[in-house]
Amino acid sequence: MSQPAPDVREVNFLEVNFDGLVGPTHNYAGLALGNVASMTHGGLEANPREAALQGLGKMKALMEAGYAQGVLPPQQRPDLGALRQLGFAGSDARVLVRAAGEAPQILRAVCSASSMWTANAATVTPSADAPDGRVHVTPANLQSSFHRCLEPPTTARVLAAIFADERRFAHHPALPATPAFSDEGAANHTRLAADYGEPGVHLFVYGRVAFGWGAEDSVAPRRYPARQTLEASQAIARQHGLTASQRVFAQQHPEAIDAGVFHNDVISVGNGPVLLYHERAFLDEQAILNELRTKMATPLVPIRIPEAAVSLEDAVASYLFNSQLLSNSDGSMTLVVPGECQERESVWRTLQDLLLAGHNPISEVVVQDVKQSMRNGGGPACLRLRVVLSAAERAALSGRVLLDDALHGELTAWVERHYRDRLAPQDLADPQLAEETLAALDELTGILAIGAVYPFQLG
Ligand code: SUG
Repeated sequence: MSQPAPDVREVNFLEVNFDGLVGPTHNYAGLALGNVASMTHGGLEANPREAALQGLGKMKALMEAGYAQGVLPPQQRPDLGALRQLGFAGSDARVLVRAAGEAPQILRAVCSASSMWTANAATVTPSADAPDGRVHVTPANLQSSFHRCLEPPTTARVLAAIFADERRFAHHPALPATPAFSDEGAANHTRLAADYGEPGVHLFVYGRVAFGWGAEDSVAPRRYPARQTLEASQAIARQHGLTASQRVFAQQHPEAIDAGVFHNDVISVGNGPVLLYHERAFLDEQAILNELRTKMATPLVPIRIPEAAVSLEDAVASYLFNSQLLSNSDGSMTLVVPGECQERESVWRTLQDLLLAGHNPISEVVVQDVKQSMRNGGGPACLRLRVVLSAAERAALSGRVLLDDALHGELTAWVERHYRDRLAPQDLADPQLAEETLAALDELTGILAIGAVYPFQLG
């Protein structure tokens, strides 16, 4: 680096939510063990067009409400390179037909549009907390599942293309893709601070300890896998230069994982100094709250939802905690919840109680319909990667990725031009679908002005 890092005291820090555009191959393949919605809906016919429009609808609603909204492109699917790596050879059409006949589950996996859940794309540390005054980014290795472990290389290229200015953005390699460093990104990371530009404390939530002292005594879920390890969370904190006083590592409650809480963002959400969480989110709730209180420069505002108000089962079914908690300029906060929250009486009542309670800043609940994504276990919070950026950092972004009316209009027209309105598992072998997808993605990188990021564009 030839030039000095920018002054970290720059004003006007905002949280930009980068939502993942749903890809043209969105389908229900039942791929995610421990994710109740995915396991329940596998085999259903999907509507990729509706899914993408629902996502764009959420982005537009938040943009119009005054929040900074970004967009990230989907990935190249079907991942023909992965099929070739697994021994399927011949023309693209032949590779698809052979995979459909010999290994339909593999074909489904390489067609998954799972990159839409950008909360799993990476972990991001804002410049205000990093020792070198840059924004730090680590793509998640997503090694827990085959369909998601295909994402990191393209994710890294996309993030490097958008956050390209080396004076302001630092990119780290994904952690080694092995169970000991299993990492699912920002879905297991929450930054708590007085405000976006103020110093933050980073809450890393893990499901299991892989090795080292204590591993043999640690409690782990029995039914479903724990997707984040303590070792992975520690490595990311190290990569980003976070000191002991800036980080807290908390174990997820194994009973929550076994009830379908495959990421921490299914059972808690934080914003500013507020931590909204279910009583059974963490294994040692009091110790975590105490540590946060000790380390935070501002009073923590914990909002605890007891089991008696919302059962773990209702929390998982409604995705109450997979909501976006957003700061408003008057100091209040808005909670963006999925439509499913209206369908569970206990959940809806709890939301009304939250609004009436005087001890928290939540002043508004906004309902967003993201049902197509929800059927695969992805709510409003899964669909976005939070990146706190100063005005200068926002100005330094490359490409055309901050949503405005014109970009929203172009993306909507692009979806309407290219996406199918029904996709069943048996359609995934259709070579036409692969061709349609490549044509659509080639056009998309032009709209977003991010250059060549896909394998087919790189040759
Ligand atoms: O990794 N579902 C995703 C959902 C990810 C939600 N993200 C957050 N909680 N942040 C997953 O389990 C299902 C795909 C399928 O079954 O077709 C899937 O991958």
